[in-house]
Amino acid sequence: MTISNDLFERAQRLIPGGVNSPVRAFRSVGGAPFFVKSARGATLTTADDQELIDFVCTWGPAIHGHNHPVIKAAIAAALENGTSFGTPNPYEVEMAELIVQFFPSIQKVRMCNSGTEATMSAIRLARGFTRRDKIIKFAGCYHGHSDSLLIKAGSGALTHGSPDSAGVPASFAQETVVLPYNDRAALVEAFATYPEQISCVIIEPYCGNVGFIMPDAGYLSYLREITARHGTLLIFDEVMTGFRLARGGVQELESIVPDLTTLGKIIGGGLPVGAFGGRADIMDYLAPLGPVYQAGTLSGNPLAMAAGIAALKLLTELNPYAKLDALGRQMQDAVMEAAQAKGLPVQMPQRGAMFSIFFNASPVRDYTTALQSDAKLFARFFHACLDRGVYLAPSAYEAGFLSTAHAGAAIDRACEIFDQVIREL
Ligand code: KE4
Repeated sequence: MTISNDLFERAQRLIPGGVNSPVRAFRSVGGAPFFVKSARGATLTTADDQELIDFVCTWGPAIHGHNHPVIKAAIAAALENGTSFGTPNPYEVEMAELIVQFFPSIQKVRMCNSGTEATMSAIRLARGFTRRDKIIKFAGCYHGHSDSLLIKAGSGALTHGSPDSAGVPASFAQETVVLPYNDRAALVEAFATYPEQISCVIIEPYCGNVGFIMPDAGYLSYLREITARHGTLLIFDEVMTGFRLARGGVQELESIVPDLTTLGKIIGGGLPVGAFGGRADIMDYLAPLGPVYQAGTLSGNPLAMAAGIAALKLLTELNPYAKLDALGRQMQDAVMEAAQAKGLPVQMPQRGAMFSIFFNASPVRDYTTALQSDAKLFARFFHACLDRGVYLAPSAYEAGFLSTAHAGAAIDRACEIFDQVIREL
């Protein structure tokens, strides 16, 4: 019995599924999850002292690698002054000033404690500001687990959504329209079907929760144009892509100005933080100024702010984006060369420090084509890599993440292992 197995047995007695977030349970790849006792740089150390090269990076936050000394020191310094005040504190002001520097579309910002809180609050704000109830989201995009967003496409292309989880009332699902990603005609039809009823469109501008999928050329600018034309707010959910693909996220890469942006992950430097922001005229609808209520006991927590400020300042100092993209391309070359040699159909979309490996003969451009990938083969690939010391996201439909700490030995070793594993699949 390994220590991880023993911990998992104990955990399952008291924690549903033995985990505090479902994807960690390895249900889609099989087997039992390992437990981690420490992390540093690109490496996780399991409870059984196995060292793993980590391509999950705690689902995005660890862009500087785990336990970066500068972030650690910032938390330690803040800790000297206490852990939480429940009052405004200087860190919150510095964080807000940094965010608006990184994201010019954000004129005002509100801190919260997770990506879920950020998107849930942004939706409520959009509904309050527009006085409209319906929202549009896209199949395959995940925005956290608030009721209005745990909705899958309805039976008909344009009928209201249906709950994607037990416990979400059908009446809530009625207000969410789920469209195919990358499909302009579906957008036109939705706005024609629900004139002046759509409060907002929320999108992962580059998808990271159905694997990594980038939009067709021009799709995002089309989305910006049609939402503006219909008085519908455009919300870019950059919880995953913000600060990761560029300092200013996808909206910087694509030169799009959304009305609201949601942020998370990197912004907390590994501690629990979310944020949402955008046009001041919209943000001023929030309490205590306006009629849209939103709150949080630990929002703007000094320790989390100190960690996030250190992480964002490091991004400015290092400007690591070209380097991260080179690491991603090095990995893509290794995987695609081995797949070609093996005659294995593999798609590996990659941009900067995000990628996915789909076992699929055709390019993956939306939820439907993603589901045509060979998830069983991915599970075999996942475990073969894990056995050799490389940890990928435990699902065929998640994005992979790189950090600056992967440069050098870690990426070289990982590429050797990807090559070996693919040739032996
Ligand atoms: P959190 O509530 O998990 O902090 O954020 C929700 C969220 C919102 N928006 C986007 C684009 C996200 O990717 C997420 C969360 N991402 C998942 C990764 N697939 C978190 C991992 C998990 O659920 O354990």
